[in-house]
Amino acid sequence: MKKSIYSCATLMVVVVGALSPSLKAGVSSPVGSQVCKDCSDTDCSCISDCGCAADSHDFFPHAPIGVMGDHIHRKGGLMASYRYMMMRMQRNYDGDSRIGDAAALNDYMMAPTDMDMQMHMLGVMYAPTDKLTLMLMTNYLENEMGMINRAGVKSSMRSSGWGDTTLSGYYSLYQKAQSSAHFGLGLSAPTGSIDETLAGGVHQPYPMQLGSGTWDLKPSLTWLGRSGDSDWSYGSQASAVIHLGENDHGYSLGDSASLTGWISRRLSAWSAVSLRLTGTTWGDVEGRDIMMPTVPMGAMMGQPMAASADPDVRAGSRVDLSVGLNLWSTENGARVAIEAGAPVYQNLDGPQLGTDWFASVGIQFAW
Ligand SMILES: [Cu+2]
Repeated sequence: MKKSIYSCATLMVVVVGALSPSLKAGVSSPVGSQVCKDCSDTDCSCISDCGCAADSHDFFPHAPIGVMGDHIHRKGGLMASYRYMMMRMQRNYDGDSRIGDAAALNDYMMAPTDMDMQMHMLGVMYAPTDKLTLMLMTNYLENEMGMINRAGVKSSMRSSGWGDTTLSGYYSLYQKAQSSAHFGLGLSAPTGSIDETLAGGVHQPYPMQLGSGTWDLKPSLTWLGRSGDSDWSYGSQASAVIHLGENDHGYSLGDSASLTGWISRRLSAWSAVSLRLTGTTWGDVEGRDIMMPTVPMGAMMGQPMAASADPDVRAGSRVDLSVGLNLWSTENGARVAIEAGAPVYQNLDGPQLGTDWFASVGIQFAW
């Protein structure tokens, strides 16, 4: 599975690379040009929308708030951000079709029925040079999962706490008047717990754990473009999460790769709407946490109690469609944004809970 994810990630990088020149065609502005219609009118006081130096952002409109590491800053730029993300999961899938609780209980004593994941993300960005922007990001997680057993009895479990912490560097590959690209590499430290337990001391299933337990690499490649008048902007980002080695409980979460692309239309000097399509694929858990609940007796003895605790049915792929709204201050570097979406396609190693919808709200301040 790891191999196929690597090749998938490579493919995505190639696709983005191939896409960029064709979308860039027609750009005739001189390299490094910072000419900006609105700025010339307002003596360069407009912010990141057109990229004047005031907030030390580069000269591209914002990506939807769900895109991480979408921009870099000019030398000395500083930014603080808070994001709240919510994901609602409901109903089990096997392949690309929904299955009922009875089918989800075929091979297991218990089945998840729904899950809510909430994430509070705190981030700080700083640019030591025009070429390099650093970002430190941490998050606080709240998870809740509903279960049903073969007798039809429902129960639920919760976990909450700080997740993993990521330090990333974003390096500018090129920056032109109407397009730019940067490469990112993040290193995620295993600060999140993998010891969330149920009554009785057994571990909660994989999706309820707060961290990966491993050091993770998070490479990304982002390309941004905009029309000459800045009314339209677009971009794409290929990214991956690669889990290094195996954690203290003898497993490694499945690697993932994602490709996203968006278009955004400016409504006014301080607002824009966006539409985004994202494809993500992820692998099974490798290894196994022996503290996860297993069937204690009978024909299924030793088997995972529920699919969510079974390392072999965790992989899947999903295509999401999302809409967003960006609002920013033309006076300073403040921005408020929201984005919400739902899968248009999901194909999961099942039984596995499918995603119903997700939303992000964020606020950013840049100096
Ligand atoms: Cu920033």
